Amino acid sequence: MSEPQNSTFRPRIFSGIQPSGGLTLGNYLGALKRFAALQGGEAETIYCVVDLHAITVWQEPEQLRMRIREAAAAFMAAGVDPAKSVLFNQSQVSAHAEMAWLFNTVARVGWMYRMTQFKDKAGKNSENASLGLLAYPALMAADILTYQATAVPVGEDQKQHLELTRDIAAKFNHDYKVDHFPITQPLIEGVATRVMSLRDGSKKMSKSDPSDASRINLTDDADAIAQKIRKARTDADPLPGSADGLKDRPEARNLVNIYAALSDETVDQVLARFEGQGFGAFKPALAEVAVASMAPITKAMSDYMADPAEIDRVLADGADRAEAIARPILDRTKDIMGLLRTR
Ligand code: AQP
Repeated sequence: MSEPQNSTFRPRIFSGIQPSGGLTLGNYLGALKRFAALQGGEAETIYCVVDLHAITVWQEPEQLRMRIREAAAAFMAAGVDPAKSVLFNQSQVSAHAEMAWLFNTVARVGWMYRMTQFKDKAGKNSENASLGLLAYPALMAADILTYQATAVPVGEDQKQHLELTRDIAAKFNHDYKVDHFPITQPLIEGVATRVMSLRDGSKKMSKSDPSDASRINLTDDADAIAQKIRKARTDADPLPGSADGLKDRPEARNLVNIYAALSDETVDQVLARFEGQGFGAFKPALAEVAVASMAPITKAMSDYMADPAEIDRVLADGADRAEAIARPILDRTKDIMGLLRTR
């Protein structure tokens, strides 16, 4: 059997974000900002609030409902336009869960145990983790392949899951001797593919980190942003003149990367301006750039959140459009596997 020719698939971009907490600057720079930039190109763009992923760890039901709407508001505030992209929440399109079950029979248990996100999130007591947390990457593969998506913009942390999606597609195509699924390309691009915690340069910035000081939330106001940047962990050395000089300085590198990503400059351009200066000068400049970039997004989010009925309408319309693409691909998958469909 030959490798599937991705050129035979229609160019389609899919990506999602979990409503497992308030979204962060990491989600914005690693995902949302790029989702918006990819609209209007050759590829159709499909974006999803992946609520079925969020419930792989405990979520308070009332809070989850609010966070799903808030994540949808964040997508739109960051520039995802429901007229240009399909925007919806995963649980409203049942094809995702159905395809995930089919993939549970394709993926191997050993593949799942190797996932670093499972190891991190399950911790020492992995026997007590939900079965959903272990199967998470099969659901992610289903999200992507239910649309035969050819490319997925993600942050660096999702690279391993993307590789597993490719493995599932390849095994399915091989086992059933078809070219049904594309081998999806990860789009991990830019200087902010891995924004780190403000408190610990070895950990990524994460919405579920117990320390609020570790992240900038998309709902933080100007004072909170400035204060978190002021208190961010750094070292005592002045900034170097080029990116090479940041190699062994994870906290310093993180702040410079954030500045570069927010101001759409390269790291070297930023360093050319700040060479020789300490964090006493750099942090207020970063705070200014961060507040200027984030304030319009925070404001737009709160405007969208003032009208939850409109968010629900956008998500319902997106779910209808997503369903129209997903259902025939799911049906064809069932046919290939020999499942009988009589209606
Ligand atoms: N720190 C980050 N830097 C760059 N990109 C990031 N992403 C997340 N954190 C960073 C990207 O955001 C998208 C959505 O991620 P997710 O919500 O599905 O889950 P995650 O990757 O596990 O993100 P979090 O914030 O750490 O969530 P929790 O705490 O719930 O696990 C992905 O493209 C991701 O790469």
